[in-house]
Amino acid sequence: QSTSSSSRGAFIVFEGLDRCGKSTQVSRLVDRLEREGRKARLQKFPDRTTAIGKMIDAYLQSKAEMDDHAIHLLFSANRWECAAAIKRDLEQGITVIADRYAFSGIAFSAAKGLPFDFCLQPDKSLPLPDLTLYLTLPQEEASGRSQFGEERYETVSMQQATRKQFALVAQEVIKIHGEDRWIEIDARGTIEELEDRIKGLIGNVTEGVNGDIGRLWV
Ligand code: 2DT
Ligand code: MG
Repeated sequence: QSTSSSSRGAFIVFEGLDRCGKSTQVSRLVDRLEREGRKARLQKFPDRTTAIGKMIDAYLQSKAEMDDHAIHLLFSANRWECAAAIKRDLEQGITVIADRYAFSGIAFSAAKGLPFDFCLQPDKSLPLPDLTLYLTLPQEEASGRSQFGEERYETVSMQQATRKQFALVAQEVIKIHGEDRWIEIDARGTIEELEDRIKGLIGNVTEGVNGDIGRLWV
């Protein structure tokens, strides 16, 4: 039993391109932790339920147009409006599993041509994930999965540009926060195979973490 009264919940982020299996794995992990008697909750980004989230949703469904900088800042604002609840839950011993976070924010906006440093700034000092799992899948496999192409950004050229930016994001995380916080995972295979792979790599971080919640890019 490694959970002590002084430990807090872990903040775990799943990242990756569209249709790589993130959402399936995030919900399976939350289900498993709950079955094991741990407190866990899922946090989806963008959170499309808030007022800001509804603007983001309209943009992603191409029902609204928006300047690239403006939508970038809205994605970040959507994280800031959830930040206090994430911190509160972590402090209460709840494991928070996020389906995307600031790393998607940078990778997608930089892929559209915004300067990398501009993309990074608005998320500075958000809660720092204890662990980010970056799922990778060859583009042919992702493009062949159902629903690929439904939303803005779901084109092969955009996904390929975003993949390059994710590699730069990974370098930045490792440079600023150390290599232990970023794990790249091959997302090929069945749902169960990937789930087992994730379980093996994630280790005991879901049992709780000691120390303060860090600040992103600080
Ligand atoms: P989902 O398909 O996972 O709902 O994501 N995105 C996401 C950004 O451009 N910036 C961000 O900050 C975030 C969190 C990635 C919807 C799309 O929104 C993109 C895919
Ligand atoms: Mg999508």
